[in-house]
Amino acid sequence: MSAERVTVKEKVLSANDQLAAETRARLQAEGVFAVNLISSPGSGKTTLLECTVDLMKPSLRLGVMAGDVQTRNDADRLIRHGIPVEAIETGGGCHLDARQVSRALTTFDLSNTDLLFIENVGNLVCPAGFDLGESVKVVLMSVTEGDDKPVKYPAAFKRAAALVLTKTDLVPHLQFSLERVLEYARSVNPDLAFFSTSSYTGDGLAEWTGWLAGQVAALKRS
Ligand SMILES: Nc1nc2c(ncn2[C@@H]2O[C@H](COP(=O)(O)OP(=O)(O)OP(=O)(O)O)[C@@H](O)[C@H]2O)c(=O)[nH]1
Ligand SMILES: [Mg+2]
Repeated sequence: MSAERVTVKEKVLSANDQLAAETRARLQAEGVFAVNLISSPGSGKTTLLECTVDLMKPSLRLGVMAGDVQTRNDADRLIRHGIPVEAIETGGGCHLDARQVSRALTTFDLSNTDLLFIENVGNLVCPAGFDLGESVKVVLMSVTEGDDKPVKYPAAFKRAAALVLTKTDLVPHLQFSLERVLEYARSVNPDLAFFSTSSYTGDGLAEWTGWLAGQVAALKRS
């Protein structure tokens, strides 16, 4: 990469980081725990969110920002679950950025929100490099993607607080090793919390939502 391109990229990242830091301070002041969900296209982010919202809605005040390159499809799916949802269309961009999230944040009543999910654009590479001001990144991978993804696309796994393995109902039809994916993931990030889930059967969702509730409670105590 030329020196000029490196400088431009550094400027973009530093402007993004500054805005993300402002968003993080705002969310913290309002006691909102924000989760930036990152995965390849179709790993099951929206489906997991639909289940998560149904399970957590009775006890916490939730909101979702749904990022997509094009369409409001994910936002429309989530709105049906009766919580505030804002769609962010990137118009070609392969990740959300802090400016889009900061703008979308104005549509939420933060004083009435405990837990805000940000569904990033389906992509395992670009979203990992952009801070949105979230409390934590959570990376999803479905069992159909193959167990070596943590070492092939390490950035998202390295920066995440948790890994949610999805679609585990399909394991009987695949050659997939849960031990190997855990070993790879922990070699990249030893502190990664791990949840093995199926949104179809409900397996692992109690552990996942329990972890989220614990994170929200810890923020309220801090
Ligand atoms: N078998 C199985 N299929 C699932 C599960 N969760 C989601 N799917 C299916 O996987 C496909 C993609 O799910 P989505 O939730 O739309 O995935 P996504 O990650 O939000 O997709 P993008 O937003 O486009 O990146 C859909 O056909 C879902 O029904 C699951 O637990 N088991
Ligand atoms: Mg989606």
